[in-house]
Amino acid sequence: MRVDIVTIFPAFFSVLDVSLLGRARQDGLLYVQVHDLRDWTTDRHRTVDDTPYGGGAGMVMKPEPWAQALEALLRPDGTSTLVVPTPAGTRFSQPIARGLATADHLVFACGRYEGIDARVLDWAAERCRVTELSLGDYVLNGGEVAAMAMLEAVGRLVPGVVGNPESLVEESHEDGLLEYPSYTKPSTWRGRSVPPVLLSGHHAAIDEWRRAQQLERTRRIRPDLIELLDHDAGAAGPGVPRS
Ligand code: 6GU
Repeated sequence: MRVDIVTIFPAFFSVLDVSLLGRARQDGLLYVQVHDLRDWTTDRHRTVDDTPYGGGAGMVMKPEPWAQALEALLRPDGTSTLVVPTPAGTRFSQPIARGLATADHLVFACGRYEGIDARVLDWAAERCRVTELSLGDYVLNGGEVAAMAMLEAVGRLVPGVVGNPESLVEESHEDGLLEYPSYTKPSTWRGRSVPPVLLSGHHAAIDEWRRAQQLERTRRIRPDLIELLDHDAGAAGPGVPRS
């Protein structure tokens, strides 16, 4: 997968060189390039923002540097996907990450200030798939940290990036539930014992216990997810897992 990131703060993305995604880049599974939006300005001050029409606080990102950047980066055949992190977007989720992981080319447009001139996205939508995504109901100063989170969620789903594909299956949100609790040695630690069933070697009983833990934890911490699950079961028939 190829990923281009456009930002006025390229330094935000220096952490891409470390950890899982860093190795994926070295291994040639992910080709990530970070671009400075100011490289597509033409004035002496490399201006990227201006005051909003209609008034109000804050600044708006000017359209032309974005158009220049996107004309340089989007594939002319329309196969790129433009991801615009914004608190006004659709809520990002594991199913959305799975969808993006099948894309061949992602371009992240990281806005700052009060966002990008709205015409840019209409213009871009005539050239590629455009998706505005939010991490959740809170406000960040810009799209950079959100883009990093989305890229990590998407990148680890690209085949080969996570060494053991099994570890992708049994984790929170993959089946619509929160993950079961995990334990390692020693079996008793500071007076606390590991649940005995995990030491039993009885794999069916362990699976059953883990499933019950998932359901209990999800009901307690994220009852909204149980409602989604019930909805899906109604649509797909009983016992059909979310995929
Ligand atoms: Cl994607 N961007 C910004 N600026 N704030 C956010 C967000 C995104 N998601 C939640 N808050």
